[in-house]
Amino acid sequence: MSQKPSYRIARVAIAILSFLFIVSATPDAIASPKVLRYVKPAHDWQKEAMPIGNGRLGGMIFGGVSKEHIQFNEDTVWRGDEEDTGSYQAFGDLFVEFGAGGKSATKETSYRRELNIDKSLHSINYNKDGVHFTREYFASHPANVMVFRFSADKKGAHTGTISLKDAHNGMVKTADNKIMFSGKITSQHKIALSYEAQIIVLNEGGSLKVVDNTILFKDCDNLIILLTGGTDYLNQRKKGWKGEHPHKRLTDNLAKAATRSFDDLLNEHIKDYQKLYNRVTLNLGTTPKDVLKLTTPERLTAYRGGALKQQKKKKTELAPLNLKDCRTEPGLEELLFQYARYLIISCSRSGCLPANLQGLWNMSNRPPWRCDYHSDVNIQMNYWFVDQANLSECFTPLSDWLYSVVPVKREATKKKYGVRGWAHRSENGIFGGQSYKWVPGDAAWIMQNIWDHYAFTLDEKYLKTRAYPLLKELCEFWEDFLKEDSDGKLISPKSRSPEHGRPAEGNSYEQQLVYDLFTNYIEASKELGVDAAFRKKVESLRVRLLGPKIGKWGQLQEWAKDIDNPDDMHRHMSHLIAVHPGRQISPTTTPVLAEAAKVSLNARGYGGNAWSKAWKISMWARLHDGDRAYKMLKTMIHGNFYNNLFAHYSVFQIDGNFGYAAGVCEMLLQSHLGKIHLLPALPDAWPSGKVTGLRARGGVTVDMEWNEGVLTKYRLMSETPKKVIVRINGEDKTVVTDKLIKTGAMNEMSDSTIYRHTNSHRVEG
Ligand code: FUC
Repeated sequence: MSQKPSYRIARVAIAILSFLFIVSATPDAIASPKVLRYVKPAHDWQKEAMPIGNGRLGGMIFGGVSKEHIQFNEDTVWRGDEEDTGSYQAFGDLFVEFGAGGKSATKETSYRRELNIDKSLHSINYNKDGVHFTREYFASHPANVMVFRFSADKKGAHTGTISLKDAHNGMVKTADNKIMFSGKITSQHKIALSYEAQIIVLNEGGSLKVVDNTILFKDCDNLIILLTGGTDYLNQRKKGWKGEHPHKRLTDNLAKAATRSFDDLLNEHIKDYQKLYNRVTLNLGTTPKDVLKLTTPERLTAYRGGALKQQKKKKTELAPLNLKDCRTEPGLEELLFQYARYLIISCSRSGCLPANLQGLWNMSNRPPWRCDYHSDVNIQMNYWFVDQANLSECFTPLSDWLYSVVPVKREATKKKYGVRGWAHRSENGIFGGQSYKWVPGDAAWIMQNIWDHYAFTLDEKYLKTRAYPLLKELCEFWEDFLKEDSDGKLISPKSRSPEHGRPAEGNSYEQQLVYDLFTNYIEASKELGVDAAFRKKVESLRVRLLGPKIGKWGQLQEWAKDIDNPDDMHRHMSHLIAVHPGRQISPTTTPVLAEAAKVSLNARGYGGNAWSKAWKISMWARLHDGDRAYKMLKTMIHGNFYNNLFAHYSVFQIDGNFGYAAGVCEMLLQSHLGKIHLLPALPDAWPSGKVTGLRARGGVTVDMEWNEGVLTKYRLMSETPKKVIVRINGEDKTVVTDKLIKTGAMNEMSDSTIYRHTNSHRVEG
């Protein structure tokens, strides 16, 4: 029987993988290069095009041979105001059409499209009409431009046209070697942002000429296009959210970049990117060389060929993993982890707006869910892994944004509830406007991220100026807002468990988040040595909070009343926040509640959106069940990544990418309970491996290696050496950290401390 070629390739790949995985996997193996590969241009924006970004400017590249299309964004291009969330907008499109007045009759050969995430460099290569063509694309953070180079191994090989399109149909102007567009995006309530985009075309050889608002290039050896754009958005309410018109800034910016060579811009970009990216290496086992040659879609197919069958809606505890289900390609699992790091570096740098539902990339003026800042899991998930994965600099957009919109939220909260402080609704924009349901717990949830950033970095200035004032004010909100139930317990008044059930009083979502907020506030005020009286007040409120309850089928209750339905597999798991990202429930501190959390998590099954599956990885990891966490990870790879590795359910949503990375971090390292737990949820599928540069709370950097499921080497580093408690192979030890800059050997484990990792259901002592 004949098989389709792609099917045959996948079968061969699976065979190679299965064989090589059994004989390989040594901890000394070098992590595989991180490259996404394709042999065809992209046709579908969300499934195939390649993202690049510098935190603020982003491009999606299609890579067509006769017509290149680069759709681009800038993070402040928003419609909205203080009353209306509005939505993130598309910005524009750049088209480069090749061939003088028509397509060439010959077809290209050896087409390769690659995104090298070790370098943050996209490239395309192909042969056509006896010429080898190369294209390179990157988005430079230091130079604040996107750079595209088209080159060939034969002189004069480039002839065609370049054009620019405004996504809001503004006027496009062309002069000499520049094209630009500008306009205004108006909202219903006064705010009208001015925007502008510009490109400059630099040619080597041949000529450029303006024809009908396009630039005609003729017989050029190489072409470089620099693109920049922006708006007059300013994250300051007092200034009406607007600064200067972007024209001068962009013009100067582009002129400066145009004086520099391509290599100079590229080297500066790679250096800037790798300063962040190179901090973490991850090796989960050896990836066979042959697999690295496969295209990304082939790798996904191969991986999925050996993956688990999709779980049916089955409510019972699942059988232990079959070993053959674990025989897979660790390189793809590593790649997805590093890809999340690539994406956050590309869409969330300091001075920018935070990563929205699609990070930075959006092709529509009416995007799904407004491409906004959803606060009932999504924006929080975007930032869970950032500090863990040693990218603390990428966190500041979140705290800056929150700080800027709180004054608007404060007024809206006063109007809605008549209390101090601030709360908000679940859909949020960049001017403080909001929509959808009021869910006061959402704000406490974001504050969890805000506190954690301090816990990881110990940045006192950040704590004093950003985190602490926000934490304190939110505690005041809850001091006013909580009410007493008939047993004298403090409960949240009628509110929601996100996207689920009817509004109720004392639902676990808010009870747990308020507990978490109060805990974080108490620690913050102690750190700064301030507000002792208010701290006491908060402590007294915390002990009176209605706590987690175990219901009639052994579950952790989602509502104050025991009404949970064991067949309900809703994607949200708001009543398990105390397990992750909170720290109220854990197998070591509250084993009985942790067992109930397992019952509830089991009931939620293996399904859900990309973000829901990603969250379950972290939850199972926090419950110290590495194999279950891994099974979720595999299920997610099985069904929730497009060929360009964007996470999706029915549409692309970047929280899945970022939540996946958070899950991997939680499996390898946890530090939320005052000690550093190495390999808390190592699955059998990763028997040997090595990670360097992960971060633990307390400003500690961790390198470690493991073999046959046992930690064999580790090194802990911090700015100044200090004592920390580390849980290693089932035992707590007090260890003095090395100074961060110190290089050198990791500590070897002695035989007496080695214990074999047997299965996922081990109980911590
Ligand atoms: C939350 C989720 C939805 C979706 C949306 C953007 O409301 O419940 O599934 O992810 O955010």
